[in-house]
Amino acid sequence: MKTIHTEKHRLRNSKSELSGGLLVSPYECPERVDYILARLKQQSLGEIISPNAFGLAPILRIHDEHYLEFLSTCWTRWKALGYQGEAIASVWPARGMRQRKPTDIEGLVGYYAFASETTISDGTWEAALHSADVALSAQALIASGEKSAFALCRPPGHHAASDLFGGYCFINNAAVAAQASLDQGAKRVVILDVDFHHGNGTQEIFYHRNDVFYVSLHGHPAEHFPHFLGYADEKGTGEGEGFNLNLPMSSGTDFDTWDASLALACNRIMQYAPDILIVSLGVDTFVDDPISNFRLQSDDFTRYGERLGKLGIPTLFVMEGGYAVSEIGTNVVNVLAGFEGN
Ligand code: Q9C
Ligand code: ZN
Repeated sequence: MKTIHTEKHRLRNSKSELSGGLLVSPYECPERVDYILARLKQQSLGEIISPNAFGLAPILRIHDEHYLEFLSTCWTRWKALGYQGEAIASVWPARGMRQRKPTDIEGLVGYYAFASETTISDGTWEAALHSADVALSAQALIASGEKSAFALCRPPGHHAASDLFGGYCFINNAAVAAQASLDQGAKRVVILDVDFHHGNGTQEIFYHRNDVFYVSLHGHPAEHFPHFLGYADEKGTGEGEGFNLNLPMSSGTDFDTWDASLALACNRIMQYAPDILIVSLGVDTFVDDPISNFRLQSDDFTRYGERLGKLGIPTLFVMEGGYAVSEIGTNVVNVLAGFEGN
């Protein structure tokens, strides 16, 4: 399996994440990619290729133009206020308030953020664009006949909605790749999200549609981020009814329970008979992940990779979360190698 990767991910190098009331060094850090690359090379999984530049057009198929304009100008505008820290949301259009878009940058950050742990800083927008190019380049490999490809995206994407950032995400890479597949002639796309967290952004983007079936296994929203979406009774609406499947699980879930949910998800995926399977690949389901609490062991990642490989569908893996940095490479490559039957 080929990997698409660029060192441009390092442009996302924020200094602060709001965590437990403190500004800490972000869990979503550049070193994550170093560990994944090292393991990919050690296992000789396949060629590692640079992405092509696709420009804004495929991103505009998913995201609001004013949101993208905000992302691209936010840091410059914030810096111009003379603030010492990174751009961070501190106020929201909450219950009972107006949803009108303000004009000042402090208001705009709150308008376009759904969570405040994620800051915007120098290079964030550029890195997010390169990350989308990584996903689109990997999608192009599948379109040209490859059976699988790995988009080593960073920053991740599945929390980003059409006009919201947060959860370390700015552009929804998996959604952009899904739309590109449809625009090139695919009729049915599945996005299978195995990250520990519910992909609220991906769900929102495709909730009204039946050409993308979103399936997610995740920590129950009553207990876990993103807290306000991801319940089992969210099944899609209008034409999209029946094309959203949430499988929330409680804290402490082990592999046997998790894999039973995956088996159910796979049955539903096969019934849908997609032209392409996009896996939002987060490995924060790992037992030692510092911000999550499922209990998958490193070998379990191989086992579920094998299960996905047996589906026999062209498959695009898109990197999402995973914060046990020293084991992230092993866990990611175990999924990919398991998929290939190594
Ligand atoms: N105490 C992704 O995995 N905050 N994003 C969690 C835990 C945000 C995760 C707080 C987690 C975002 C792509
Ligand atoms: Zn996650």
